[in-house]
Amino acid sequence: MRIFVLTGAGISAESGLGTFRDTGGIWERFDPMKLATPEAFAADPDTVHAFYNARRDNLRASAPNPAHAALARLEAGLARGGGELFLCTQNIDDLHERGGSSRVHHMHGELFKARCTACGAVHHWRDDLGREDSCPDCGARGTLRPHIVWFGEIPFGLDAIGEALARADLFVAIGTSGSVYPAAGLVQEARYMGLRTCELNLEPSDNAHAFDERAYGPASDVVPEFVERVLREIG
Ligand code: BV8
Repeated sequence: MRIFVLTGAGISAESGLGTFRDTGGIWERFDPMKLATPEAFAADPDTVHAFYNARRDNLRASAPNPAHAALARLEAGLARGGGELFLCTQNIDDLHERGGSSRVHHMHGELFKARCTACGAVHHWRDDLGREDSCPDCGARGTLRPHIVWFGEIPFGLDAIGEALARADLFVAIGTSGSVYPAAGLVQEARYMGLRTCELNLEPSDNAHAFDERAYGPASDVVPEFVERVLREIG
């Protein structure tokens, strides 16, 4: 069995990382158009760096929750049966990896990576990032940016995502409001391709109507329940 899972900020909410559109979510306190765009970074890099430095602090202090661990079990269980889990996340945190998942596709980039705008090199970067830092590869100073996909930038690996969707049997969206494209359009693509679709979320998303199956509740409850059911089905 081949399953395509798309996760969003909701799967990391119980790990203490903010979501974007819930009450008190990140974008309620910060305007994404002022922080998560290349134009914002060009206009005021120090403010954008400070925003992501604060989120790196938060991420370093966080831990994966049972939903992340359950997806790691699903990956191993499907592989044992000759199947596949393609785990695509909109999240820039590393909680899937820390929860035990070995193959994670970060379509919106990664908070613990920095990219040099002079030479293009991508580096692991867990600490504060700023204009005073230099690229470890080319030595240029002040050219490092978060390796994150901002609004108006093209998400990473869209071809690999389309290929994985085309070979999957089931599409599962977890912890996402279905409000950011092209990620939010994947469920419709899955339906056109004839996949069964399932939503696991705290409450119905903007796309809820597009799903064949739905289960609502905190991810740390509904995701392990879903995974145990699938692993029983595949034996
Ligand atoms: C692009 C990184 C051109 C930054 C992010 C149509 C087609 C294509 C593009 C567009 C389009 N229409 C509009 C656009 C432009 C734009 C867009 O979608 N705008 C929106 C606002 C309308 N899209 C773009 O700019 C994208 N790029 O279009 O390039 C292109 C594209 C393709 C081909 C050619 C050209 C780039 C978008 C990426 C932006 N970067 N993140 C950062 O993190 O700082 S997006 C940001 O929102 C996050 O990455 C996040 O992942 C994403 C989506 O949010 P969610 O993850 O869904 O989080 P949210 O808070 O919204 O929802 C949380 C859910 O969890 C809720 O439903 C809640 O109920 C639930 N929940 C809460 N607690 C729990 C829970 N569930 C379970 N358990 C819980 N405990």
